[in-house]
Amino acid sequence: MRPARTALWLRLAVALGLALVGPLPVGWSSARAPIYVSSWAVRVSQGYREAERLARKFGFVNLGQIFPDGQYYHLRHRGVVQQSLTPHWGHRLRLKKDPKVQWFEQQTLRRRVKRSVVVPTDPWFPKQWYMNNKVQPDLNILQAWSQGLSGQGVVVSVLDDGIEKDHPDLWANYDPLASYDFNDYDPDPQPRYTPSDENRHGTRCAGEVAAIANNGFCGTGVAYNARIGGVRMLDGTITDVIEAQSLSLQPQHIHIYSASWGPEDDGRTVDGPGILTREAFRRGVTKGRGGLGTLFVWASGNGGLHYDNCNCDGYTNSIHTLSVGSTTRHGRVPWYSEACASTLTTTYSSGVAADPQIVTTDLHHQCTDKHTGTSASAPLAAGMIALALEANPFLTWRDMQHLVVRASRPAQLQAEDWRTNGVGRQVSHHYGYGLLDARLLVDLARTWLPTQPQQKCAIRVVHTPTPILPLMRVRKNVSACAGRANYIRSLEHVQVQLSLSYSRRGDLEISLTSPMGTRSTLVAIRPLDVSGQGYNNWIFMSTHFWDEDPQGLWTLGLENKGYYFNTGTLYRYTLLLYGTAEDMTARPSGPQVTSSACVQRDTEGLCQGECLAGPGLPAGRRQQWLPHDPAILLPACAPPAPPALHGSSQQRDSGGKNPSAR
Ligand SMILES: *[C@@H]1O[C@H](CO)[C@@H](O)[C@H](O)[C@H]1NC(C)=O
Ligand SMILES: [Ca+2]
Ligand SMILES: [Ca+2]
Ligand SMILES: [Ca+2]
Repeated sequence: MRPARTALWLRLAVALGLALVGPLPVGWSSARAPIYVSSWAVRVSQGYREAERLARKFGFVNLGQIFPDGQYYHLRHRGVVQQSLTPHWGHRLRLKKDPKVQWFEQQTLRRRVKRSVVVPTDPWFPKQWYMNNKVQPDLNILQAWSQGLSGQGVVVSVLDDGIEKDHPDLWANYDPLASYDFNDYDPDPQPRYTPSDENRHGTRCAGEVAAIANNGFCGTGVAYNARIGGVRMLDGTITDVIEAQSLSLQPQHIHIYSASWGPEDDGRTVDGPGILTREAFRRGVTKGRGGLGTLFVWASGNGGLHYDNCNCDGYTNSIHTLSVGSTTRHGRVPWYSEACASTLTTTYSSGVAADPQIVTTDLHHQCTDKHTGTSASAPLAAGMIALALEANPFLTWRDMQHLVVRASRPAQLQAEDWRTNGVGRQVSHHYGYGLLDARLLVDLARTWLPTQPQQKCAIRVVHTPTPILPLMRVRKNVSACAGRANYIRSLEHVQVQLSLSYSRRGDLEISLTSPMGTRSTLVAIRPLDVSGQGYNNWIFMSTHFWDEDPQGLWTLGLENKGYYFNTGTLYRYTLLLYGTAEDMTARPSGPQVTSSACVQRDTEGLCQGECLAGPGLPAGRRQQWLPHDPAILLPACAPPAPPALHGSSQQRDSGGKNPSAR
């Protein structure tokens, strides 16, 4: 039994190693440690027969002679991790001990930059300022394309007012399986044409994601080889059923849903998904995309003029959606933008009349350079996420949020509220973690090690009615479920569930400060929200504490910022922490390669197989679950046996320690 099992998990490890590491990005610049691959050059005195003997003896595949004179041979070992930061000490020792081997060298990756940048020839591409390198920094999409990424194999669906599927810049990428019409209940999502062209929105959003490149027409989409579908659902009566059906259309086929809608942005609404739609999100992230989780990309809202706050919108506010904000060409907060704590990242969009807008496909087989608002930002992010999924299809929905946090930069974005959080990242309520960078996103995606399954730790803080004072702080010392299976060391999302009454809801500013001192505004004042309804079990969400250690004192702040005589009662306050027991700050910060660790040795102490040891995985937690089936665990890697090698000076076996840079 044992050899079979070993062989099985070896294959799993190799497969997983390949999947996790993938090809390294072309031009991935680094003057750091060499990266060892699974092939060797060997010089033997007696030519082909010796090379064959060596291959048989040590389990190499002989790939043949390197020069015609038959002295140098190219050998590959299938059991060796494809890319490693450490040489394979076992094979090194074996080859060294063999008297017929005159010289050998394990091959390392040579980084050679392809000196071409892929620039699409589409006539409107020069107008696509947010991705053609005219603006510094732009979304860095050319650099991702230059690595050969274009969204191939990724399916995106735009949930909107339909899609002009026969548009000359969309038809070749159009995917009927990713499309449906829930307004008329038929499979054809073609928009309804009206004199004012009110149903052009979905077609415009679709072109941003996947307009065809190099076809001499219009511009190009961010993921121009992705398949694109459209769900027509905004052009008619909208119910919980229709939203839920739209968000759960073909969850094993569609990878990314892009949505640019939500409750009214009037600055006085507090509303979110109904029971069925919440269930659709929950099913999407747990069962969609083969269990890796559907990616729901969401526009943060256009209620800026009405001082709306996207945390009063239960769609952007959901932990299951990846919420995207906007900035202008000059890095300013656009007039329509809504600030809130649940926004994760930002892409470019329109601003004032003088600012350039977004170029995309339009109704009637046209092009437009006038696409605007926060709903232009979400599809750009969806396209960039499609590039990241092409680079690494095994990312879970939470992995993607981790990557987006890390691939967003404050850049030149202007805001009065940039703050450094407890793990040293800059974060703002206008922009989340800043401008999303496609090159950084795909580089990080390639080598990202899966996060452990999500833990949830709920802390009931207030459950008896308490009068709300004009300025009130509710403090709670939290252990983050220490000593239990759901202990959280590194945070992801944080939610605050509140039930309270207030004489004028919009006057109450609510904030949350973490033990590491990060203060996040859960809702700012909304002057138009004069409701006396308060919040009824409303869930606020913040992304600002990402990767922080939640142990210690959390402070909920309630402050009357309006009418002097406001009063209210706090009935219930529950703090909900999400994250994992892994210390995410111990992971190296840049793109990584995996290393191999020896887990089984023969009688001579030579390595017989390796398992994946991920950078940043704490010692003793080296096993990785296979994303497609969390039930299949790679066997835990045993601590390496003391090597029984002769001598001691050059010994540094490849087991145990994580050799990557810190
Ligand atoms: C929180 O509780 C822990 C454990 O009881 C204690 O060690 C720590 O000092 C407390 N922190 C504060 C700020 O009260
Ligand atoms: Ca139809
Ligand atoms: Ca085109
Ligand atoms: Ca809103």
